[in-house]
Amino acid sequence: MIIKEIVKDTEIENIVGKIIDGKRISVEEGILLYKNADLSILGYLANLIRERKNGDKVYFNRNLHIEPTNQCVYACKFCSYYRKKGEEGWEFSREDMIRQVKEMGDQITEVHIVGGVHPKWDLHYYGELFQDIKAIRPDVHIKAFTAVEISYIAKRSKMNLREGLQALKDYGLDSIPGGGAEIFDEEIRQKVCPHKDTGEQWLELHKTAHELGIPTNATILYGHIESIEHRIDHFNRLRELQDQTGGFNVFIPLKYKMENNELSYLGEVSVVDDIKLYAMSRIFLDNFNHIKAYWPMIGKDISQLLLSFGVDDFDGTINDSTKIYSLAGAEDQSPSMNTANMVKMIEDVGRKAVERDSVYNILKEY
Ligand code: V47
Ligand code: SF4
Repeated sequence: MIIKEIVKDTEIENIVGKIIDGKRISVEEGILLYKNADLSILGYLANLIRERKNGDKVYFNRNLHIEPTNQCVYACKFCSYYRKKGEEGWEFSREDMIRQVKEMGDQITEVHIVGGVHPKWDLHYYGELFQDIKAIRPDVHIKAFTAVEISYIAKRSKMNLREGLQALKDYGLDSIPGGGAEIFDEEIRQKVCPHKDTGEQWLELHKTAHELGIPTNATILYGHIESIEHRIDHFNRLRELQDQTGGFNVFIPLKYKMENNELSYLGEVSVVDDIKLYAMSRIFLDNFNHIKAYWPMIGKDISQLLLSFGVDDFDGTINDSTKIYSLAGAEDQSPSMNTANMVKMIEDVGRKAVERDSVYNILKEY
């Protein structure tokens, strides 16, 4: 009855009713809802699903980001980060990276490693890095490399995907972050990252990882030249794979940031678009347990707001160790939080802060 008064459109009313009843919506229904429902309706639905799945908990972890290099064999048009040979950049030695881990002591439970696709470093180079990290911190979780980095280093080491993933697991890889998914639609993908692996290759790598018992994350890069149809198609391909494997931990929308890259002329989408995208991802991805707001990219204030639009995860404390978003124009040029800051940010909006490990086991409730 109340829905009828608010929605005033039978088709949308039926979709809203289905979601409230806990039923799955189709691609067509997702597109209709996205295009026609008010922000307040999307917020109500996303919040309802978040509450059913996670109560008032907001998860975070204590992590360090290591970005081994910004040299990259690719040149994605949205990327502000990569430097080609001869241009200014960095290349950490293994010793540099080990020092970064040592400096953190037991302040972290996870090391997240993502960087450019270095032309020369192969799987064994990184494998030995994992071994060195585990030698000093056997309990630390290593979450490393986007799909495109893994497929490149496996090829360089003359292994197929399955062999490469198994070898990385044997060296100490515990999970894989969600980057490199960008947008699966091939036409759009060709325009924004023409040389990168295809969307289907990204999905195949994640599927193989799940089969080998390696959990992974998933992302979308939104807010460039893609349409609502492309966004829902992206969600749908992830939902289908999650139905098959159940191997995804979390979905992370990544907002295209415009500074210092080839797509700057596009500008950035509005906060309302951000909120709708997060809410729709929570509504459509009914088989994902968690939706993450990656605060160094979207900002702390909007991350807090997104807790009312489906989000239940704030990534981690980061420790000022990522440049991907500061170079692309994120507000926070030195992203770092200690545990107390993180807990306050969550409690200030009336939610319950929960420290988790990398696969969502609860470590401490505040
Ligand atoms: O794949 C690059 C994106 C990703 C820009 O799994 C950009 O927990 C916006 O995947 N504007 C890498 N986005 C980062 C990533 C990630 C980050 C945090 C947590 C996790 C996780 C994964 O960054 C790339 C690309 O999609 N990206 N440039 C840009 N200008
Ligand atoms: Fe390289 Fe990743 Fe940037 Fe693409 S997004 S150019 S693969 S660092």
